[in-house]
Amino acid sequence: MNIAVLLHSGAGGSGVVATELGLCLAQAGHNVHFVANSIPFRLSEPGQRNVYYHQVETMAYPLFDAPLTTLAEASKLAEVIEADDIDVIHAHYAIPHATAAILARDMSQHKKPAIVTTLHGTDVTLVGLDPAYLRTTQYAIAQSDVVTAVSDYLANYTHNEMGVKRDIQVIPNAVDHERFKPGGSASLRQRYAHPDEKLLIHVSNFRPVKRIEDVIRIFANVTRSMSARLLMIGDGPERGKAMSLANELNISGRVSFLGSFPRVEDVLAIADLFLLPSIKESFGLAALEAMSCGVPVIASRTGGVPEVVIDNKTGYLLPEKDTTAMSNAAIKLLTNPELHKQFSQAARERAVTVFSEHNVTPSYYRAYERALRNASSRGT
Ligand code: GMT
Repeated sequence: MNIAVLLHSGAGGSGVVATELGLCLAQAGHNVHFVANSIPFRLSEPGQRNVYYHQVETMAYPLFDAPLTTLAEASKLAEVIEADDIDVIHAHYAIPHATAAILARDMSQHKKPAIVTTLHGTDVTLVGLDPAYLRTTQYAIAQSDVVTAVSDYLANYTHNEMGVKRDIQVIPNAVDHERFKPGGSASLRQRYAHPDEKLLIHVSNFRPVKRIEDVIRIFANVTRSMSARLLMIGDGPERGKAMSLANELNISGRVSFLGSFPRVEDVLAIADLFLLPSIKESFGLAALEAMSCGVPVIASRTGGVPEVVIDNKTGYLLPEKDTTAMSNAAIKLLTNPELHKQFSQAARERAVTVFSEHNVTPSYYRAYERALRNASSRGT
């Protein structure tokens, strides 16, 4: 199959899912064409077998407030459809990508590909519900041949809050459990923590929904009970505030802000505990990647997180913003080696058995086939 993938190329979860899925499909023999504004974050080795990258060219013009990237994306995609005989367009994140896909399909002088749109979270829960984008998001969802969502929570939310009537298939996010695995490098761990110290970790794009100041607060409480270090992986608008808070709480020497980089599996595998106190989270891919490395998770009981992290088994789920409860749960787990081992094993087992790429990718392939059938019956 020839597949075009539209995605946000930055470090966000939807772009990561789009890239990892595309690479997996390419390995299975499909031709995968990434169409994006810049090289996707996790596409660290462009030029892999069956993988193609098409850069969207934008043009700044004084009359435009900002470059018209959705139109530029649609133009590039129409070219790719015709040149590479695209069968299916997979748009990750409803807007603007599904909108660009619809426009490109309509413009194509060649055959009309099927469109699969995957809803990831904030495209519905934050951006899509905003009156500025609501009608466009609803239209993009209605005009797609198949719509998927990454959790039951998100599918229900889209039906109930956005008034969407059509069927939405739930396909959970996946992890490459052979890359994200326990047993990190001892020398890497020594770089960040002494042998007697616990190592906590957080990975995100540091947006307000992630509440990274809560990560700092939880860690500060943990350091009152034990010697520990915190790795903060990622970057984004909340970084400055979190760094200031770490200073204020006198723990900045114990917190390393390492920035954003694609090979997070190396650092996840050396950690003892993953913190995810988000206010909203439709799935929590970073938590799944930690679990696959055998790292238990302390998270907010919000959105789709309970579909990933099993409370009291692969981690603890606590009320949003309750940093005291989250700190106590972290301390309980980190001070009980037997309990920690049980949680670590259960986390890894759940990641491998429920969310491995081998199990999840065929569901997408079947969704593509269904989209092709739907597209041919609607005569596009
Ligand atoms: O986590 C983010 O804020 C990035 C965002 C994205 O769309 O790039 O992530 C969303 O999609 C991820 C992949 O499906 C999910 O794992 C995240 O839970 C979801 N984020 C939110 O719902 C806040």
